Amino acid sequence: VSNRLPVTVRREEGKLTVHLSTGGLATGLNGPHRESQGLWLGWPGDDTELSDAEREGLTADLASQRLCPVFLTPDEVHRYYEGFSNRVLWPLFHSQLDHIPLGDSEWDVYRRVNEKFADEVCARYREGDTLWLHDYQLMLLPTLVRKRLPRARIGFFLHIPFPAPDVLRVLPWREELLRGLLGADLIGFHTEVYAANFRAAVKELDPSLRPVVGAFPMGVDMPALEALAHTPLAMECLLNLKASLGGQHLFLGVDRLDYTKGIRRRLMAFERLLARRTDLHGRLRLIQLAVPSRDNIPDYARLRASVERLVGRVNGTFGTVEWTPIRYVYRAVTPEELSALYQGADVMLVTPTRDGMNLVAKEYCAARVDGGGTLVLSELAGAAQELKEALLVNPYDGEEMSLAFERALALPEGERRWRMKALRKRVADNPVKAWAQGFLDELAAASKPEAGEVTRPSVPISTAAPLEPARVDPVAPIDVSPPDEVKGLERRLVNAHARLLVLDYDGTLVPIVRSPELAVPSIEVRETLRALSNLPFTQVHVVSGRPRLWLEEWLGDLPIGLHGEHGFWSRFEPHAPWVARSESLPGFLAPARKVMKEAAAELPGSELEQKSASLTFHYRRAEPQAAKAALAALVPKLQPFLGEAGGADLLYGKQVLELRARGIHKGVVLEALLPRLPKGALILAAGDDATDEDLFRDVPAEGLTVHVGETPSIARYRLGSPRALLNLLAALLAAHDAEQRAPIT
Ligand code: ADQ
Repeated sequence: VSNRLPVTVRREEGKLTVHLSTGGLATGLNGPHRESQGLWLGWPGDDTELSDAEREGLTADLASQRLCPVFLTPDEVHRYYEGFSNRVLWPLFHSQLDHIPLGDSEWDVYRRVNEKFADEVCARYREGDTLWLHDYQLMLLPTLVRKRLPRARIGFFLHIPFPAPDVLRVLPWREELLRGLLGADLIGFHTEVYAANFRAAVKELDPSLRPVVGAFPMGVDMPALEALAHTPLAMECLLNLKASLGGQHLFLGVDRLDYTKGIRRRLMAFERLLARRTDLHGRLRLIQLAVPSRDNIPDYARLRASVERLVGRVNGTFGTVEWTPIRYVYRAVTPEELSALYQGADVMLVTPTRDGMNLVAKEYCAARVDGGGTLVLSELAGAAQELKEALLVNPYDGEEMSLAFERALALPEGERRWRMKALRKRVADNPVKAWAQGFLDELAAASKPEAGEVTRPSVPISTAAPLEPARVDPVAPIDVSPPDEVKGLERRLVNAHARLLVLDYDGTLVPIVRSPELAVPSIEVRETLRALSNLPFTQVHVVSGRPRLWLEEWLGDLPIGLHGEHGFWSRFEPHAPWVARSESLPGFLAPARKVMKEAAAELPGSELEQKSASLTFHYRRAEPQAAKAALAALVPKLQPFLGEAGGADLLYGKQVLELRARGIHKGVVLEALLPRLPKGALILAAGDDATDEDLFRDVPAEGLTVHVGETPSIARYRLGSPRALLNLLAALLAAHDAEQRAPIT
């Protein structure tokens, strides 16, 4: 899935034709697209001129190439693509802040179009598919899709730089963007530096998050570029080029006309060279190709005018009747023409002020089948991390750059050859095929289901055979209960004539995930709960710290009891009203809120969350030293609210400080349930974190307590993961099923 499909739709002699594009992303992904037999979703380009019939024909035409168009309205193109993507994210991620317009942001449309893409993706998704999402226009897509397809395998690759956290801080929506990406199982970048920048930004957002990221430097298709260089057409172009040069040295620049490509600074450095070395006049030419790009955006239109003025100035100052120093070409050229230019250029100038990778630099090396040519490369392009044998320059230093141009011309033949030989080896060793395969392999590894986790069940659990046995997790804690103990636990559950199952949610029924909003119950979890509550004399209750509205939304339709906010709210029967543990709101809430709110206002990055019976001070995004000082000042001020007199308990959590109504804990739920139980009913309580210890403490001695995970616990049994607990519950269901089917004797 990418913003743009890899095609150009043209009207030729009244008929619509579809051509595959040859740009970097398109070339890189065409191979995997062809080989995987998968679908490619994206915008096919401006369709406003098309009639309905033509649009339909186009869709059918694209479908035959497994391309699925996502049509955008002119307003969406204007505000999502040209607006937020290209006027805000593009300059920001290239650290060129003065190109970001003030005012209207178009953020809402960006989000809306990402949702539109999510609809298209989910509509076409089939179980087992791998989703590979691309680039800065679709940064919210991973989480949007994840919310609807919790088990899907999702990879994301960013083709442009990821800026340092300091630069990212400029963006008011950075948190949404980061969280948007975190839905992916793997996030790829061109270089380690971008990956590190991303990690740092996420750490700043929430130190407990551990995204899986990696550097996957994109390459080019060297064999194809070499073959192209040998085609008769390319060779003919090369001969024509040489003839037109008449022995002059050739400098070459090839770029999309974009302010990140450093074209103006390059031209000015060239101007300096001509001013310094008058002996080169008449013996040197620069060909600058510029592909038209984003010309509806004012900054790009201005850049075009400015480049043209600069070319005019240099040619006017140094040119003669016989000699024009700069040939400027404002259009795309054919692959053969491009190959000939690469082969004919003595010096290739790739001098962006910032570039995710830059494939032109690699294409140049790949095209040099003769082993000649010199590459001058900006150290601020991602490609500079690999192409160390180029002459590296800082594009912001005009004098240094013009000296490097001069040095490139004068490089001794031996040095020129070994440099190009080394560069060609680097390009050959990192083919674009390996880039795609490397990413997809890593993605498969990163999204491997949790230990023992099986893929979504295709039949309802209640009638299914027992689930696959848990696979061995190499990092599983060693102190889980041994198999025969688990078997014993299972037997007791199966044999009980009545049961009460009290289950925590996060970390117990579903794995802890990077972002709490992603922990939505799978079909399997929901169907397990439903089937359990349908067993005779079996009550199922979920007890969680989550707000009751969340529980209602995700589990409210099941025939089970629900308890939110650690037992402050309870809904004992399905569809019964929620009841609060106390009639009135705790008295400390209002005054304590005032104190904590003041603290939150003074500590940048902190926030206060209020639930019915608690106040939570979140400081994970605050600067750690400042947070420490703020807590030291806050805690004494909370003393009056603590203990019997104040009505609250103070709890230290992970980067949170919580003031909670005294006496509210998960154990109170059990106290309320016990009197309603049939005599001799077996109680099973399962949980994974400190708040569940309160629950375990209140389970009568003959009951079963199960801790999920590796932290210390007073529970009698210990299972390695939510998967193991689900397997236990599935075994209970299967045993009951078998019993029902047994012939009556
Ligand atoms: P781009 O910014 O488009 O890509 P780049 O990687 O250099 O930059 O790719 C440009 C492509 O366009 C090359 O394949 C080149 O051959 C072609 N091209 C350029 N000028 C041309 C012309 N006049 N005629 C014909 N073809 C021309 C973004 C990021 C990059 C990243 C790529 C891939 O900005 O940093 O390398 O994606 O991830």
